Amino acid sequence: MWESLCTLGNGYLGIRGHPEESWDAGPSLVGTYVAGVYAPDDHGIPELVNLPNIFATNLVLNGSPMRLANGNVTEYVRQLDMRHGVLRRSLVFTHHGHTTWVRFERFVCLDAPHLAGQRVVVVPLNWSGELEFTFTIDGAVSNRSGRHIRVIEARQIASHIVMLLTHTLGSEIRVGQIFRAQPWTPRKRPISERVETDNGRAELRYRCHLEPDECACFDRVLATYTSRDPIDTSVERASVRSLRGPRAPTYATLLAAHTAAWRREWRRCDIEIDGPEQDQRAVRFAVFHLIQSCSRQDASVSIGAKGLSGEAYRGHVFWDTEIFMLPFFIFTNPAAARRLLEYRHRTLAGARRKAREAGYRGAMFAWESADTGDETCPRFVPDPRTGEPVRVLCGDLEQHISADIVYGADHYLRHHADRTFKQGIFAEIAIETARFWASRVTWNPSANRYSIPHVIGPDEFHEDVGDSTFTNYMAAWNLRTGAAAARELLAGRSGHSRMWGQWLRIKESEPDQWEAIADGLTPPVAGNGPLIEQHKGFFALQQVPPEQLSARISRTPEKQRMRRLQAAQVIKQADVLMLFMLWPQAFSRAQKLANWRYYEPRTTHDSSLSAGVHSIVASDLAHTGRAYHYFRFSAFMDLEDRLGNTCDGLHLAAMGVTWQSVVRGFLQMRAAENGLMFHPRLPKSWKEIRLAVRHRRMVYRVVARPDLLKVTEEQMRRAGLNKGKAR
Ligand code: IFM
Repeated sequence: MWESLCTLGNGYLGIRGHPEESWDAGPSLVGTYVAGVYAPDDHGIPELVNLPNIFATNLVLNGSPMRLANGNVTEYVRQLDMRHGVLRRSLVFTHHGHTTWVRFERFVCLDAPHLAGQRVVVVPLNWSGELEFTFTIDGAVSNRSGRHIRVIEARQIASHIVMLLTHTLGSEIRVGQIFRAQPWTPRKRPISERVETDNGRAELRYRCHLEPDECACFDRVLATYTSRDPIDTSVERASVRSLRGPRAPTYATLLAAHTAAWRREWRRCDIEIDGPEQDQRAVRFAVFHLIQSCSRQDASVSIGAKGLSGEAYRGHVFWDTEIFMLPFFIFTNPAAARRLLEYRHRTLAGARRKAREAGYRGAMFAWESADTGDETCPRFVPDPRTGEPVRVLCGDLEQHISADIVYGADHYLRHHADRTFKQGIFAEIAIETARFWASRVTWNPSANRYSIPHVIGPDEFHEDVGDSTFTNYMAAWNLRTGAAAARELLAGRSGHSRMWGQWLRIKESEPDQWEAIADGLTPPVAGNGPLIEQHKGFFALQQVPPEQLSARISRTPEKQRMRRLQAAQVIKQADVLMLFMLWPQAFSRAQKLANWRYYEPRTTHDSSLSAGVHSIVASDLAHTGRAYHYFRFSAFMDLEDRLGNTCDGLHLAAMGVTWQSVVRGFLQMRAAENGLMFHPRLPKSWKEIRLAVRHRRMVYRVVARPDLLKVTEEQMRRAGLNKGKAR
């Protein structure tokens, strides 16, 4: 779990917080990932590749290797310094009576995506003798599912510089990793250097003599390049170039640039809470990992459900990004939000293929997306209890994702004027998905309306259902939004809109047709009351206490559990309530209250996405106590390993929705005609919240207390925070 929590990254590179030295003192997944570097697993499904470990370090202290399981460890401190984006570990290690103090420090540079730095300090406390110190790039790594790389070559480039070149299997991406070391010994004592470049690793081994209380320090600056990068030369040359020459960074200069970049990010994104210290830390932890997971320049990658912190879901991208994480970027870094949406635009070819292969028109986005946009959701996964393969239908049926992506793009546009995006990327996505829904619906003559049969809504406990309220509502909105975008292009007089209109071959009749379908797709509402049925037939299912079937408690084999769930009114995560989070103004308080009362007790929250949504809806209903309860569930999802699977990677969607539960929930921020509106409902134990959000070239600085709301506005540029400006 700690390795996931202590992941360092910059959206290009992500490295888990595993120990530097060879480790036999507990479970560990050594993980190094580069966004967009996938390779097919044994079933042909693309998986984020676990690349050589660049922080591998080993120490031999007066003849004894430092391995924590072999010695006596005292004063062990591990510190994730979120303010500066640095991971530190220090310990006192005793073996055969020799006691040594060791401190490790590392960072993945936020200012220069390819670079990272590492410093190790060693002090013998009661012995004199030889220190053998090794810096390695270790190619002997593999994903949990198997190895996806082949080492091409390990090479010395110059004194103190070595490089490891690898290749991904099946996707043929070349990866270059290099480092330049700088050893420092007391009183310039002689130090010997030996290069090892065999066995799939590149390493530099140093030997020196130390006296008690003398300090030796080893720095290295590391670089990673891949053939996916937009470089004007080979991976090898780009790697070497980054670390040689007069302008090449040292550990200290790189760290200074890195911490300055973090200072800028925190100025832009921090939420200050005058309340329990743990709440403050948990919110900053969420913000820290959201920033670390998002590429600062590459629009061909998005953020996977686990960011770059682990291998669960193989690094795939879900609706988690557009619905749960994107709002954080919309309001703190609009340019990053735009890039995340551009990624979806670049995967349209895959979405069109998916629609075509299923017999539909337009574009149906992948439920799980990797590099091409083709569906990458596995068809079977092993039952964690029995190992038996269990069929996964989400890739075929969880189709609401197409509308969720349009929602995300529209959400961005509601807050940032971006005409080229609106008439290009947005229009194409909205129109192609509207075409998909128009071909997806079926006409139901007995009900005299359109239906969408065979889907999975957000609640994944009920598979292959008909007329999921969430799906129908979102599809209807998507059809209307596509119609409006198509009309705008048809009416547009600019060359730009004419070009997009022609490219999309919009027929005059399409917008009317889509709107007619949307009008006929009214979600089912039981009787005349405010209660909304999650999907057709849900109310007729058995009433079962949710604890009986929660994945966290139940020991029943998965197939059997799924059969029981299918027949029960037990739901995994917010489903109907999702609509109230996304469309707070479209439903009456009576409707929200009735559905909250109905669905909340039936929800197991087995998905990490659920708690934050409940917090937001509870805030809207002014149930501040419940809102706080769910906020904490979401905010401590990983810090307290609430679902027992943090070791497989962080829950980035929970982090995104934690941010939203403060901003959309406790502050009740809403879009208004000419700006933003706030109507704070703070938890009892919070005295004040301070934060800044961006909206249409303005930065709004908000201070909210139970008895006071202060909002000041300034131009984005003047605020000096406009690196992420909206175009
Ligand atoms: O996207 C989610 C889904 O809603 C629930 N299962 C896990 C997915 C990835 O986080």
